Amino acid sequence: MNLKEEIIKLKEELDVTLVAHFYQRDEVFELADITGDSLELAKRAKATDSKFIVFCGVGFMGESVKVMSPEKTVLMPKIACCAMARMIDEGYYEENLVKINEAGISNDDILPITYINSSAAVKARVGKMGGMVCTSSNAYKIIEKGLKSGKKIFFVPDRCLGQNFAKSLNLKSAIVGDGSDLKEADIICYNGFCSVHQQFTVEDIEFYREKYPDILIAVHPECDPKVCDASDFVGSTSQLITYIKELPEDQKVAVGTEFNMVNRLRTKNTYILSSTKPECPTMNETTLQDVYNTLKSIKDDNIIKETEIVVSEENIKYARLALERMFEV
Ligand code: CIZ
Ligand code: SF4
Repeated sequence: MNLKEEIIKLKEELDVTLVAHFYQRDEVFELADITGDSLELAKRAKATDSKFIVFCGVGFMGESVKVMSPEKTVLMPKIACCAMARMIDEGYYEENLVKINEAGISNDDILPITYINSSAAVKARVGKMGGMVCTSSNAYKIIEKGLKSGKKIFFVPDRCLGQNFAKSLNLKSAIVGDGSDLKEADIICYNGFCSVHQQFTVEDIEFYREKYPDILIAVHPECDPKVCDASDFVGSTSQLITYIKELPEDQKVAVGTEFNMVNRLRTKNTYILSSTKPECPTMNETTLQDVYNTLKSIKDDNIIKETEIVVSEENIKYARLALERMFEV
């Protein structure tokens, strides 16, 4: 039997659900029981009743499943860390709060919102301050709910998402530490970003528009605000998929998001908005061999310690509050 057949056989034998994010390699993606973007995966993995979740994605996603379903054993064939999530930890979070306080804004006047791309420890810190999680699909609703509190929003870790949503809601944003006026801002952003989505530029858009005057440009809101402003459509992973799949067959589109996902969306008239191959390196770390090794370790009752997601009780308690506040909205 080849690796693929072995994996299919092991899945049938075991009480396991195999989950894969849209950015996974094709050979991993096609074997998964559940696929989706980070929001869909958090919801659907929670709803399964398998004892074991084998999650192919990046660390914060596996942690979110563990936080929502602590009774499940969550294993990640590779615990790869999202580059953006890695830009913030509890220490940096606290340092930013101090800088915000030094600008004359007290913690009582701040409501923190964290993009789902952050560790359970950061989500817990946000939850403890009464804040919420958001994804790129529901950020509008979450930010609007947050603003009803009358407080300023401290948005972590993606500055682009914070700036882009502020702009489309006609709000002012500022970034901690870059010299901008925090007191004037409605949304104060942490200075993090996604290294994959930073690869798309306004020059790439100009190149395609010149080459194909009728082309549409669709990008993810993790892209730079200048890129989003110059595009025809800005949407989350799922929103991009729906938008592109519904285009007439002969409509050309250039897409600014992760390569693996764009590559399997549509056979014709679909371009990557970059002269590079914008793969997410950490998402790409998981191989079929890793998936096999993890399933085999369950069968042998000899789980590989490094693959198991562990979140402290304290972080589960408060990160869950932040996630549940999002699910309520
Ligand atoms: O990690 C990412 O870049 C995204 C967009 C994840 C997701 O599925 O929302
Ligand atoms: Fe993180 Fe960017 Fe990779 Fe998404 S594409 S997992 S935000 S590094």
